[in-house]
Amino acid sequence: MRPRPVAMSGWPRPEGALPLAGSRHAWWREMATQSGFRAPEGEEADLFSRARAELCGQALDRPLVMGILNITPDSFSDGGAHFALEDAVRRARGMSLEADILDIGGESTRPGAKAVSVEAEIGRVVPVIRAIRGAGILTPISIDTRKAAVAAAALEAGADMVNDVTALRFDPEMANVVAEHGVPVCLMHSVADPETMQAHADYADVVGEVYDHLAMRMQAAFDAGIAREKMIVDPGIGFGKVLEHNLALLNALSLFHGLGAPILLGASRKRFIGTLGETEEAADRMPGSLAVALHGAAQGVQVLRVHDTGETRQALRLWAALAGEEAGRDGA
Ligand code: HH2
Repeated sequence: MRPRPVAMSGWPRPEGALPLAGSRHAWWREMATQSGFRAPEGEEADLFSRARAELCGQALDRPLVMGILNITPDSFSDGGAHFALEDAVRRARGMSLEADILDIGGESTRPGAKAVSVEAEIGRVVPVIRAIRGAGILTPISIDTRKAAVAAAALEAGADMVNDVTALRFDPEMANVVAEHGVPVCLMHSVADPETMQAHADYADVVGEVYDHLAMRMQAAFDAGIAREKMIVDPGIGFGKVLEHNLALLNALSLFHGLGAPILLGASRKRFIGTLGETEEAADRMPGSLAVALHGAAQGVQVLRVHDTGETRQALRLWAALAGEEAGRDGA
């Protein structure tokens, strides 16, 4: 087990409590190691505490809600729901009241999903982004794509950042598009491609391997001209991972702050929530998804990618109030 901060929230805070990666609510004081607990050493205190750069003009001292808007016929949870332009814009308008960022995707990456051509993907996402901006909705937009041409078209249509589930591995041009536009990019851990990834769910040490992969992808992005302050990292829940891998990664989230970048967590309605929550239908997994979102918040995760934006926002408001200074006042 690699040393990681022990994430805490709530009051009172002991002397020496440090913010966890710039969080207002999550804090830490000691590192958990293989053999027990110890005080931070060397650079650790600064690395795991300092505030992360803003994302799309928004401070990251509280978790941002990223609302999922899939313009696909086959996404595992909301496939087909927003395929028509007017449905997509209506959902975007509703989400813009509840979410800090809208994540728009035109290709399902669920396990076993079939790839979509560049032209078809552009044809799905660009009209929606244009219509959202045309309707005066100003919420930052993230384009969820593996393809450089789709990212470029989406950025030109009004998107603000790129979310690449292959961490710039799928399309050799993707890093250049991100670098040239100077936009933030989410680098997510995944193995192989969606069609075959579950056959590759094989790790000796899933947490260490995902961490090292993300560190390498950050270096590759940097070498391609992308500034480190523009990078966001994501352990890729469910991408080439089975239940035990997802749980190990969720348990180790605070370690990933060691990469020095904001963390994005995408667990909403995923299969492991159905397995543990004993719900077959993806649409019935909101309560379990909230539990995971709050766990992420308590681990200092900066961006929560979710389907249920209003419910997540409400849960986070309560969590922040209960973990905040006001809740610590007992009149003494
Ligand atoms: N998960 C999905 C898609 N994109 N991006 C990031 N950064 N992190 C994730 O965990 C992630 C993601 C898959 O979920 P969804 O978009 O709901 O479904 P589908 O791929 O079937 O469209």
